[in-house]
Amino acid sequence: MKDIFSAPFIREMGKTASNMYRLGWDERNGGNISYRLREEEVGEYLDLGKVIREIPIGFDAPSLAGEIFVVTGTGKYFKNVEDDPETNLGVIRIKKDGKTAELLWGYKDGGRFTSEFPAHMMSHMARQSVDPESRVVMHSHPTNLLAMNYVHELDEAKFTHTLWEMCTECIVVFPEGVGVLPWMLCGTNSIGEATAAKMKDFRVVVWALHGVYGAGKTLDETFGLIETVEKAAQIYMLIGSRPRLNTIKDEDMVKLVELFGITNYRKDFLKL
Ligand code: 2HA
Ligand code: ZN
Repeated sequence: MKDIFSAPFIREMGKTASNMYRLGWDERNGGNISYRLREEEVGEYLDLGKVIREIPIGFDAPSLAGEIFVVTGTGKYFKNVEDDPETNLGVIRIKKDGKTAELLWGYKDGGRFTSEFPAHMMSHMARQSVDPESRVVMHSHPTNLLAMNYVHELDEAKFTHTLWEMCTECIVVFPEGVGVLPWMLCGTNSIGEATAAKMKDFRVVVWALHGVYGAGKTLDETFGLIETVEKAAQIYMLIGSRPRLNTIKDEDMVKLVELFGITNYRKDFLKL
């Protein structure tokens, strides 16, 4: 059996959490990541027949039965994941009943997965229903995006349009736009269900006055998606209330998507 501390999926979780921490997106225990793994890759590092303990998940996830995830732990700090993955991460498998998680590795101090587990698992189910390659769900509190929530209308079309205007490549990176949920109580099944409903149409969902959810095929891609949205929000906040003399026009955005051969962009979010 290979050493799990050298597993790419463990190392990459640590590096991603460190990057997010250093960017100031994940203060204290803010943020959480879940990454769906392939049984073959986990089997190189762990005995898949050995379950450390079982943890009830508190909702039904039948379509995830048998799926294995590495998930950040509740109350754990992103800044510590890279140095001590065995305490701050857990590798879990959803049992056949779809209601229980089997701990295969990690949460060494007796911990459990993030309090946002419902939103993560429900988002995985939603994303997989539209993209079977989807493997990552990431939650974070990016500073400028959060600031923007206080001063910009939370209408999805308007919010997306402003972000698209802030960097030329935004419409290429998230052509479907961003979903926006109103402020809701976090950690609940209801916010999980609302997030998952948005995840059928968007890979980025803003939790108003809280943070953001992103989904993607890889950790890199998902991180890059949130990074791009946060960059756009940063430009918006830097401009502030100064008069805007120049902007990217809607017809220019159309030229961009055409250049990149993108057809699934939200035309209804543009004013053509
Ligand atoms: O886990 O970010 O939304 C800490 C959070 C909860
Ligand atoms: Zn949060």
